[in-house]
Amino acid sequence: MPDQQTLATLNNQFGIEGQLQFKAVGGLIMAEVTNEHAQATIALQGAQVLSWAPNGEQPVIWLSDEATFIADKTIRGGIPVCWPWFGAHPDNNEAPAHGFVRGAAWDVIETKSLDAGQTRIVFRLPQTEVPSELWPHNTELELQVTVGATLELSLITRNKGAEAVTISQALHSYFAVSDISQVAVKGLEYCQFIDALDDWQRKVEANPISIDAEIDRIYQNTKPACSLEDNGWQRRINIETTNSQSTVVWNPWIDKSARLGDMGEGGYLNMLCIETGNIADDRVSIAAGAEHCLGVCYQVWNS
Ligand code: TA6
Repeated sequence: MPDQQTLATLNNQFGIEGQLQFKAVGGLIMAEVTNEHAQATIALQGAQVLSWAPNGEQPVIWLSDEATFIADKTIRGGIPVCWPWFGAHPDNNEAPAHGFVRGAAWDVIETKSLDAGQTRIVFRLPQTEVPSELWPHNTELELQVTVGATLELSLITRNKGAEAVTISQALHSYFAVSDISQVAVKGLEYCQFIDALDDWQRKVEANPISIDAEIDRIYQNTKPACSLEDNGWQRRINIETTNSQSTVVWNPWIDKSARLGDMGEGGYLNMLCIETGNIADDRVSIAAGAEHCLGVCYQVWNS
């Protein structure tokens, strides 16, 4: 249980009357946003958005019914931040999948009520949460989240060191869907993809993507926009990206869900991951003193 002192300090320093407050949920601290446009919840662990719903809309971000809120344990659902490597570590199979920041305790460094009624929260990864044996580099990592009728995330890596660093990363977004058989992903046609379920073979996408089995693909050379069409909820989620040319599409389906153990009963039927990142050919090298900003903006259109 987070201590009351921490919660009181957070609410005094960063709370916004009637718009943003910090609460304890299980063993974690959450930032709860309610503004004229939308509602959202963000865990300080991993700076992980757990929910976002524009007012009057079905939830856009999916969270497992069996998600746990325990310190150092990853949360199933929301928008986990994968950094500074995506997937398995390139040469250390003891290292955690998807990097070490999604289980880390991030600091809140700024909150703001914006003129048009959105709420901005800025998180920074404390250096004390960086395992130097896994990441011996002097970098600074920040996530800016803007909650409104759209949801905007900017993941900023600053290289404070004297040498270039290379990262792979992703905003591993779990989207809520009416029914997986009713959705399609558009905008990745003609892109090459790496099929993680078929020996990492490279293939080319010929059509909008519909899902009727486990899927785990890393699309490359992707354009700065794609969309999730949901016929069941009669809506389209537009995904606009910045400084990203790789998109992952993932659904664990039945067997993998059982192996994961925290997807919830039939959870795979109501979620689809569309992850914006810099992965494989699209890894980024950041020069000494430079920074990289991976951005994404989600908007709902009703059809
Ligand atoms: O992004 C897709 C993926 O890399 C899948 O291979 C699957 O493992 C998924 O991430 C979830 O990973 P996690 O470590 O959260 O269980």
